Amino acid sequence: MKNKDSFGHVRGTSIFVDDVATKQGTLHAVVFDASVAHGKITKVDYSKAELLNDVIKIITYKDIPGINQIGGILPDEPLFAENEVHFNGQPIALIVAKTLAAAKKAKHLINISFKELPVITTAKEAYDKGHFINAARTFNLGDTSKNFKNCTHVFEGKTFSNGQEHLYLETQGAYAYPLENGTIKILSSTQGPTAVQKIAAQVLGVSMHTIEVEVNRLGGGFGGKEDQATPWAVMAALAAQLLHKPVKLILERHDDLRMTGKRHPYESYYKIGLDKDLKIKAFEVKFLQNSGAAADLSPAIAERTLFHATNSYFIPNVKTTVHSCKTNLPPNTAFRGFGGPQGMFVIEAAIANAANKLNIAAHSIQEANLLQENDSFSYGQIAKQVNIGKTWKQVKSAYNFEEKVKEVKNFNNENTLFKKGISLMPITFGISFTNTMMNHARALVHVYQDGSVGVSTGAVEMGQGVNTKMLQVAAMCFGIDPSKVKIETTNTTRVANTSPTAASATADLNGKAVQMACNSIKERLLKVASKQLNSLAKNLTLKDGFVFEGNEQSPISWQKIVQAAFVQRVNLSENAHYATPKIHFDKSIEKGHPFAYHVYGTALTEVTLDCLRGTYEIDAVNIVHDFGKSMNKDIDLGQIEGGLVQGIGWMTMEEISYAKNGRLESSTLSTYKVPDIFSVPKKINTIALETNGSDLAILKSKAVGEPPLMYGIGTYFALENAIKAFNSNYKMKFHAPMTPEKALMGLYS
Ligand code: MTE
Ligand code: LUZ
Ligand code: MOS
Repeated sequence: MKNKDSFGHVRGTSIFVDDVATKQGTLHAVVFDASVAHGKITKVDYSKAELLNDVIKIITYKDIPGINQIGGILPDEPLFAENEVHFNGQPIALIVAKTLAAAKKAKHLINISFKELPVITTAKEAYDKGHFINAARTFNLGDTSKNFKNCTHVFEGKTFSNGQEHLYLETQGAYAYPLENGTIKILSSTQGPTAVQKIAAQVLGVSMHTIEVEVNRLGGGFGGKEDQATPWAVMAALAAQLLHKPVKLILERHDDLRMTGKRHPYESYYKIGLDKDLKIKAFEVKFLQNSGAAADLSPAIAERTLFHATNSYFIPNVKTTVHSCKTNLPPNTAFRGFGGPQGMFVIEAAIANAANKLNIAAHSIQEANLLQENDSFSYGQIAKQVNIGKTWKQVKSAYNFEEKVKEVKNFNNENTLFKKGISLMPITFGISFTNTMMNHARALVHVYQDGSVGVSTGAVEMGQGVNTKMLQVAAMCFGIDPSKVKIETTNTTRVANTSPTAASATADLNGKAVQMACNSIKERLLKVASKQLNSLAKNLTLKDGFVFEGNEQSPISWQKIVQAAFVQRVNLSENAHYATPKIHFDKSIEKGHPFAYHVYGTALTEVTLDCLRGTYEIDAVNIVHDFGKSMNKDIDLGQIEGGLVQGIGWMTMEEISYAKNGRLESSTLSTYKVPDIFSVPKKINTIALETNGSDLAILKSKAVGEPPLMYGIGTYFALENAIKAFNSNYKMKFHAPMTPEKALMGLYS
């Protein structure tokens, strides 16, 4: 089944927040933000701006009836700055006007001055000065210090991976309007409708039932709208509450780039010890996470870095520590992989460094240490249904790895101006919110009298195809044509207290709830059918739009059984709740079983480097991926390709740059380059590993949203290898992204 949204997207009929027909009297809002990264506000004068024609009101922290606080994990972030600003782009006020043009014009009439304070932009500076978001976390397995002594080889090093802009096609935005009796309805482009509802209630000083949040779909989120869609929605709601008018706030791209947080840059220090058989015996890392000016989701992201610090390898002695460092950047936030990619980059760098020093190929170290059944992760979970070795082996056989190695060697011997590099990149990614309490979801299913079906869940469609998957679950459960099922908008009055659409777990959590709700209704319908057919309900099923008795189609159609049930006053609606079983984690000892299951895969990447220019092409990325039993190959392949290219962008060309004074320099699409059709791999091949899937995955179809991003890390190491082939003196720097400039410097360093 094709993604339900593809028709609307291609024809331009899909509705995003900015496409919603506005109500009469709608006001437009623009955010007034800090022009310095750290400073005291010494004077601010709105009077000229307020006097401008069509300007209705300029809203500041003083107008907030509730509390000026939007922090999700820690209460450390105001909606509007009060006396001090902590990052360039921090919201200070909201200008509300009759027209967007007036609001924009007014922004330039605000007179503000700051007493500037010292600005910190890097994690290391913050670390050295002791500026942290919260206490450091450490995961421990075995005893590293004892075991380093017994290692034949020990290597130390430093790595850096930069941030990444989400660049969702639809910028942040919301449309809020008052209903009766103080109720406010917010249409928001958010991955977390409940987060918006909760924080809006807190800021507006009302109960959650006063706020209704509705999400139709997102033009991409990628983690950037898990938490950071909230302030804009709350601002619009606040203005609607204060002015009793509909208010629309859509960020322009430039403002979105400047004001919102991104993937966290990480500076990391590692030590790796191997025995003579290349077994990794001990591994230590100190991760410095550049969290930005407030916590946002940083603590949770830091935690996932620790969960994935050993990637796909079994290491018996591990000590990993992460420090969330407070800097004067916009609070960095969730981004596909959620700290996992940053962790995996470090172990891969450590392995590449060791291989280099030992003058062997990195893949021989990788292969010698792949995770096996019943191995323990550093956080205590025992690895089960481990498929990493299978994907690794299959990549090597299906894509002729040994021959490729020879080809590359020959090519590099014969060519001086071009060099090729290859790499293998295994990935192991845990599925579940690492915070156990977030792993639950609900679904509300209505079967209408005519046999059509409406499904509401907490899942937000953001391009990943979750609505199509929900629809498939309901259609399969009822044995009816998918055209009979409609997936409703995500709305907090229909499905409440939702976790955000995140952690790749949305289809599992919400799909299981849909399945449970549909099964309950199905049971009732079959009971009605059993009376009509004079047969036991347990012998009946729903299939192909009919009631079946064993393998035999009965004369009772889906429509007929629904109508009969309705006439007999049987409940045709159901609300179901699903909570992932078996998972737990004890933070006091940093041990537990946090993940429902793991997703595995391996990518083989080949690149060609132009040694005069430092430019490169990615010849192919060949993947074997563990989908379990994919319930939708088209969608899942799309996730592999999109995730991979996004990961390659992070590792190669996307270079976030902040000036020393905290101003974003890569603040336009001419100074921040994302992959285009010319820079994607010439070939992307994906083979699905034959496997049984996991019972905790919806219909045994494993989560697929985030894991493929990490295949992109392979491109970084393939490029390092190509540089090394040209310049044998080259010292690998493990400083991502590997932009053409950096490649060129490496070629001639
Ligand atoms: N795919 C598209 N097209 N757009 C997106 O915004 N977000 C990614 C991934 N794939 C995203 C996407 C991220 S960060 C996550 S967590 C998952 O989708 C979330 O959806 P899922 O839980 O349904 O996989
Ligand atoms: N969000 C979150 C996530 O709150 N917890 C997680 O574990 C997570 N993992 C991946 C992406 N988003
Ligand atoms: Mo994805 S980073 O969990 O939104």
